[in-house]
Amino acid sequence: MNKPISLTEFILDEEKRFPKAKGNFTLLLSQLEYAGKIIASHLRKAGLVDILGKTGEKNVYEEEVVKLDQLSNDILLQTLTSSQQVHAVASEELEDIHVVEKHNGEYLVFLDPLDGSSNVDVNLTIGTIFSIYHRSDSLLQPGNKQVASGYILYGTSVMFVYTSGKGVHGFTLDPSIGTFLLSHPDIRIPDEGDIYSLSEANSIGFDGPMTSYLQSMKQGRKQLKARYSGTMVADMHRVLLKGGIFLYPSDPVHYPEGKLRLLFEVNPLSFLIQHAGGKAVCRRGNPLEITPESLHQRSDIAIGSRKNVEEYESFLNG
Ligand code: AHM
Ligand code: MG
Repeated sequence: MNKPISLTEFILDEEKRFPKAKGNFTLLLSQLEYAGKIIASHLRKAGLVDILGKTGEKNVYEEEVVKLDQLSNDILLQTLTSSQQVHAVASEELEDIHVVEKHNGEYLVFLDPLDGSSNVDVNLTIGTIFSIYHRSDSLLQPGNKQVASGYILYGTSVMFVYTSGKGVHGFTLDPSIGTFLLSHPDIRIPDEGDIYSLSEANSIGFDGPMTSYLQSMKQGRKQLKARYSGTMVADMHRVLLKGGIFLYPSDPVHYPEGKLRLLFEVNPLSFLIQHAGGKAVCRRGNPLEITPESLHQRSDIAIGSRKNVEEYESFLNG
């Protein structure tokens, strides 16, 4: 039997590509891994202890905060701010970027601590999304400056999926030894797939091209299957492995700018899908080229297999 490769071994090995690396990136990813394991252990007991339900507060988007949003945010923030690697941390749950004064860390980390948290109470898959940049003069940088991005998925099993610009790799937590082991090396998204994932409940607000595109997925040359869970990262994980397209379009009735957050959801997953051979577009073009104007900026998004996304673009461009 071949000895399984742990996430730590894998990252250390990857770091050898950079002769000047001092191990800081490995430590940072290890801290995200550690926080993910703690969050996972709380989630596993969610129905048994008093951590389900809402806190009674609202976040910066006027969305109700669920208790596990708060807990995940606190665990990640405590872990990362106590690390020597982080200059600043921003979270979907916090109004402002938290600059870590006491350390001179070299990385900026953007977090959606618990994506899909409305699914917590019904025991469906949720995830933590992360995005890492080098420290620079500006805290808000375009997504193509990301050093790494990825997610921890709390599903049937717990997975850690990331890219640092050289392939996308997936690790599954072996609960018996508490270690993430390489289970999905070098993930490549199929060039085309038969799944579309979007909230059709918003279709009343879709414009002409979007309405025609939606119709084409039902009546076009190939009928697609609809799959939508309400957790972007889980829906995207399915698209990554099976192929297809995930969309959250802008529409004047519900979300004129789109719903999803550029820095916390759109850019990390766009960067990752691009490194798996897929594509991401928004109405402004490539979301990774947008210079963010504000921390909680929203964007529309279409992301997934190259051919599916190009078909969507052909409708948008008439
Ligand atoms: P959040 O739980 O981080 O606030 O996530 C936002 C979620 C995405 O994960 C998901 O794709 C989308 O918002 C669901 O929106 P809707 O309820 O409009 O379908
Ligand atoms: Mg989210």
